Amino acid sequence: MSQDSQTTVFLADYAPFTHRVTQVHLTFRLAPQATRVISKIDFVPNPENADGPFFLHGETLKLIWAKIDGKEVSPHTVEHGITVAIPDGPFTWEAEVEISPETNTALEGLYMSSGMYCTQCEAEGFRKITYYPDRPDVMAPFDIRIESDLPVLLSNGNKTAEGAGWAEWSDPWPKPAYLFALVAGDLVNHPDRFTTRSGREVELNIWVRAPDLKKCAFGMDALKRSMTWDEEVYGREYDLDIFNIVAVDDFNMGAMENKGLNIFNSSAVLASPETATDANFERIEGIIAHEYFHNWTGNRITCRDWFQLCLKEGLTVFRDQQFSGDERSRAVQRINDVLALRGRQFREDNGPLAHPVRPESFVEINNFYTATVYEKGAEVIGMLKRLVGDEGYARALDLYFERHDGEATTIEAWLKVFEDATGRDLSQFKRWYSQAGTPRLAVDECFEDGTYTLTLSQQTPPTPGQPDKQPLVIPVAVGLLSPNGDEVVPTRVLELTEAEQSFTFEGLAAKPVASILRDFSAPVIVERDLSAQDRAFLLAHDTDPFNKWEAGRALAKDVLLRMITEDTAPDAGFLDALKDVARDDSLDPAFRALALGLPGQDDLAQTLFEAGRTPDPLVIHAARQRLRKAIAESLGPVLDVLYDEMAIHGPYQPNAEDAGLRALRQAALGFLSLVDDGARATAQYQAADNMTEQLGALSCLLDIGQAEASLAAFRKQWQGDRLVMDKWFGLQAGLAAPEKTATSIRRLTEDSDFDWKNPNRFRAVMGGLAMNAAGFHDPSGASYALLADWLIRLDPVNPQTTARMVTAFETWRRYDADRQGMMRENLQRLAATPGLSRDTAEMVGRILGD
Ligand code: B3K
Ligand code: ZN
Repeated sequence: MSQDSQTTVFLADYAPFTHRVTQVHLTFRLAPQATRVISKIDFVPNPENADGPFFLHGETLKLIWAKIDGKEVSPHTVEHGITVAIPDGPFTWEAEVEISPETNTALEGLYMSSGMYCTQCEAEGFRKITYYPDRPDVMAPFDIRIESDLPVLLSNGNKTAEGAGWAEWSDPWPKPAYLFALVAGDLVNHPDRFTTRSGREVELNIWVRAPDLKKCAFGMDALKRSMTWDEEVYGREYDLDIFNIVAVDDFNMGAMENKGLNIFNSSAVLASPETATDANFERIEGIIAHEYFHNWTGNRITCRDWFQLCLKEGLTVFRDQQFSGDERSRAVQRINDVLALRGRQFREDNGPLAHPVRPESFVEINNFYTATVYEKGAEVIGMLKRLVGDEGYARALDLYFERHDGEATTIEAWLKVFEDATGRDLSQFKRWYSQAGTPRLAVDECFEDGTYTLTLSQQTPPTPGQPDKQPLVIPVAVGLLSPNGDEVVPTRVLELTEAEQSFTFEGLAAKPVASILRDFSAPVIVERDLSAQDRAFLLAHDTDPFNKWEAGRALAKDVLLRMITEDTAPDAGFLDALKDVARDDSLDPAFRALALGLPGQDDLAQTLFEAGRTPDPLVIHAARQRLRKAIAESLGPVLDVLYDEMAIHGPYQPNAEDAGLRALRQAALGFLSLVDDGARATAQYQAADNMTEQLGALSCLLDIGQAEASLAAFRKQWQGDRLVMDKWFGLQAGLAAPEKTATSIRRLTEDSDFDWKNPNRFRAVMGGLAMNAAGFHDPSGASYALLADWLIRLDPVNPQTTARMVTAFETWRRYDADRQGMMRENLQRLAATPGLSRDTAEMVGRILGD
C-alpha cells in the first residue's frame, strides 16, 4: 500500500477559502541544498467563508520561524500543511522556510536542471516552496526578490529593480500560486520586440544555455505570430512589458504558462533544421501558441478549482488548434487532431481510466491532465461553436472575457455566457462535461420516392462509476452526393438530441451517397455499414477533406481487419483506390501523405476488441506488414515517381508546404524501402542536410533491419545534442523487431547515455517500448516485466512521469488470458511496492479496477 494518503477530493465538497490574499512578498536566497524562502502575505477575511479553520498548504518544507502581525507563532502540522490560531480581521503572515532544489528529482516546486534553478507549480507544487493557500481560487499580486550569484534572475511580471547578486520582480495581475515562476541561471537570450495593437511595447526573450542560442529563431517567430493571431481572432492583447520563455532540459511535460515567464521543456521550444524534424517544428509552434494563449484563457481567467481544469485546457487546446489550422492547412490539421484524439482519448475513454471532461473526484490532480480533459475538452468547444455558429461563438467569447476577467470560475459560468449571448438552452449539452465514454452513433439509411431518410441513434457504453448514460446533443454535419459525384446537398448540421431521430432530405433525383460526420463534427464512433464501393466513391468525390480522408481510412481498416481475422490477401480494389489518391496532383501532398498512412496497431486492436474478438498484437503487426509490402509492390512505379517529384531543391524551410512535400516523399520511401533493400534510404541518409530527411531515412533502415551502420554514424554525429539523442533512443525502442524488443530495450537502458532521471530520455525509451505494440505484448511477458521494473525504479524519483507511463498497461483487458494475467501481475507488483507514490498508486488502482 502507498505511504502517501489516498484521500479522495470531491467537486461537491468545494468551499471558498477563509481569506483573501491582498499581497504576496517572497524573498529567495538561492542555494542548491538550502534555499531560504522568506514570505510576507497579507490576509483579509473572506465573507463567503468566514467561519472555516485557517489552513495553509505546505509540503517538504523546513520551517525556520513564523510570525503573525510581527509576533512569533507555532503552527500545528497537519496533512498537506499547517493550521494556526489567527486574529479576527486582516493580518500579516510571515515565515522563513528552507528547501533543497538540488535533491528535488520530482521536478515539482523549485528544482535544479543542468545547473539552473527553475520551478513548476501547477497543479500543487507551490506548497513545496512556501506555506500558502495553494488553490487556484486564491488570486493575488506577487512581489519577488531573488538573491543569487547567477547572472540571470527571472520571475513573473515586470522587473522593478536589480543590483549585483539580486533582482526584484513585480506582477501586478492577481494570479493563483500555480502560475508563480522563478528561474536563475547562466543563460543567454534570443531577444525581440512586439508592439501590441494598442501600442504597448513588449520585450520578448527566449532564455537558453549558450550552445542552444542558434535554436531559438523559430520559437520566437511562432510567438510573434501567436500574439498577432490572438489580437486578430480573439481581440486579446498581451498585458505586461515583458514576455520571457525559458528552455529547461528536465521537465515533466511540454511547457508551462506561468504569467509572463513561460517555462518550456527544451524539446518544445528549441529547433534548427539540422536537429529538429518537421513534426518537431509543428509541435513547437503549437505549444508556443498554446502557452501564450493561456495568458487570457487560464491566467486572466482561471479555474475556481482543479475540477474545472478543462475550462482553461479544453479552450486553450481549441484555440491552438484553430491557430495551427490558420497558419498551416486546416484540413491536414483536422485530420491530425482527430488521429491524436482517437489514438489517446478514445483509448482512454474506452478503458478503465475513462472519466468525464470535468471529473468529479480525484486523488492526485496531476493524474487528470489527460487527453479527455485536453483533447475531448477541445472537441466539446468545437461542438458548441458549431451549434451556436461563428458569430454566436464570437459574442459568447467577448462576453466571457468581459464578465470573468480577473476571476477564478467554473464550467457553469462558461456555459451561462453562451446561453446569455445566444439565447440557447445548454442544459442537455452540459452532459458532455459530466458523462464519460465515447458515444456510438449508429446510422440507418433509406431512400424512397426522391426522399432520403437518415436515422441516427446514439448510445454511450458504461464507464467506471457511470453504468447508465443519457442522450447527448450531437451535432452531425452531413452532405449528400449524387451518384455522378456532384454534391446535391451541401453540408448541413443535424442536431441529434434523442436516443434515436430521423432526418429527411426531399426532392432528390437519385439515391445519394451520404457523407456523414463531416469535419468530424463530434467526438463519436460512427457505426455504419457502407460498401467498399461507396467508401471508394467518397474517397474519390467527397468535398469535405476530412471525410474524404476518413473514407480511405475506413477502407484500409476493413481490408486490414479481414486480413487479420480471415487471413485474406490484400484487397485489389483498395490498392487501386490508394493508387488514384497517391497520384492525384490536385490534392495537397500533405493530404496524400496522410491518405497513405495505415490505421495503427492500437486502433486495430481496440476495434477487434469491440467486435468481441481477442486481438493478437503479433497477428496485427504481421497483417500490417503484409499490406505495406503489397502497397509497395502494387504502387511501386507511382511511389517511385513521387519520391523523385517531391524532392526539394533548395535550403530547408520548416513551412507547411515544404513539410507536406517531405511527408509525401517519406511515405513513399517507407514503402519503397520494403522492396529496394534500403537503397534509397541509404542514399538519402548520406545526403540529408536536415533532420527530417536524416531521421526519415534512419527509420526506414531500422524498419527493414539494416540500420546498424547509420545508427553508429548518427550517434557519433549527435552525441553532444540531448534532444537529437532522444530521437536515437526513441526510434530504436519504437521500431525494435517484435521478438527482440525486450532485449533491444534492455541494451538501450544499459547505454552510458541512458540518463533515466531525465524525463525526455526515459520517455524516449519506455514510451517507445509502449508504442511498439507487437514488441510490448511479446508473449513471453518480458517487455511487461521490463517496463514495470523501470516504473518501480522511477517512482520514488519522479512520481508524475511514472504515473503517466503506467497508462501503457491501461488496455490490459483487451488481450488473451495469458497476456492479461501477466499484465495484471505486473500491475499488482507495482501496487505492492512499499512507499509507492500517491500518483502511481491511484493510476494502478484505477487500471486494475479496484
Ligand atoms: N498547464 C500546464 C500543464 C501542467 C501539468 C501539471 N501536471 C501546461 C499546459 O497545459 O499548457
Ligand atoms: Zn494548457
